[in-house]
Amino acid sequence: SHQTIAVTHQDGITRIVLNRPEVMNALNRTMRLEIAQAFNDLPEDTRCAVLTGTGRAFCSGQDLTDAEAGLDVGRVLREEYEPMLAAITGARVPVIAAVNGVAAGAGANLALAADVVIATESAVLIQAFTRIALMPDAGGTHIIPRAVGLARAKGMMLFAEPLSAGQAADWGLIWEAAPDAEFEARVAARAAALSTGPTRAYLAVRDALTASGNNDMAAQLEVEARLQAELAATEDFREGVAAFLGKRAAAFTGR
Ligand code: T3D
Repeated sequence: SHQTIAVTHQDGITRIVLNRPEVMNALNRTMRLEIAQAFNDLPEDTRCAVLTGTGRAFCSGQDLTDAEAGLDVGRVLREEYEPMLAAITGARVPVIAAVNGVAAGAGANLALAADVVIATESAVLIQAFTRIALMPDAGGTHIIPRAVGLARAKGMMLFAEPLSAGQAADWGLIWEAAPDAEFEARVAARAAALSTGPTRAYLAVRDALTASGNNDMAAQLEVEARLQAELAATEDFREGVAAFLGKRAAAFTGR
C-alpha cells in the first residue's frame, strides 16, 4: 500500500488520488516515486487512469518544507520529477487529470501532463514558481507555450497569478471547466467513455500529437502512416467497421 496516494480500481478505471490534504497534496519524494510507480504498474485491465486530489486542493507543487529536495534541485528534477512525468505521458492508457481544486507550481504542470484535463470551475492553476524565485519546471515550459502561445505563457509565468479554470479552458490549456456540482459526474462520464474505447487508437493520437511538436508536415504524414498502419491491424478497428456497417454500437476491447 501507499503512504502519499490512494489507488483504487473499478470497471477498467484506475483512480490515483494524491493524499496529503494537510499540505494541499504537496509533492515530496515519496509521492513522486509513488505516482510514477502507480502509472507504471497500472492493474492489467486498466483502460483509463484518473489523477485527482483529496481535500480542497489538487496539488500545491513541490513540498516547500522538504529540505532534502532543496539540497540538489537538479537531481530531484532529473531523478524524481522526470520519471513521474514520463510515467504519465507514457502511460499505456489515456490519462485524465481531474483538477478538484488549486493546482500550483509543479502541481499545475502535473495536471497538464495528462491527456485530458477537466477542472472544477472554482479551481485555479498557478504557475507559482517565480513567486519563490524559481522558473516553471515539470514540463511547463514545453506544454504551456504550445497550448496558449508565448504571450499568455509568459504572462502566466511572470505574474504567477491564479488562472481560473474557465480562463484556462477558454485559452485551450485544459479541456473543460465543469460547474462544481457537475464536476464528479463529468469526470466519471469521460473516464467511462475512454475506458470502453479503442485504447490503442487513443495512444496513437497521443503519440502523433506529441511528435507533431517537432515535425514538419512531411515527417508528420509519415508518423500518421506508420501509426495508422498499426491501428488498421487491430481487433478494435475490425470491430469498429463491423459495428458501423451493422448499425450497432462497437464493443471495443483495447486490442
Ligand atoms: O525545489 C525543487 O525541488 C524544485 C521544484 C519546484 C517545483 C515547484 O512546484 S515550485 C512551486 C511550489 N509551490 C508553491 O509555491 C505553491 C505554494 N502554495 C501556495 O501558494 C498556496 O498554499 C496555494 C495557492 C496552493 C493555496 O493557498 P491557500 O490560501 O488556499 O492555502 P494555504 O493556507 O496557503 O495552504 C494550506 C496549508 O498547506 C498550509 O499549511 P498550514 O498553515 O495549514 O499548516 C500551507 O503551508 C500548506 N502548503 C501549501 N502549499 C504547500 C504547503 N506546504 C508545503 N509545500 C507546499 N507547496
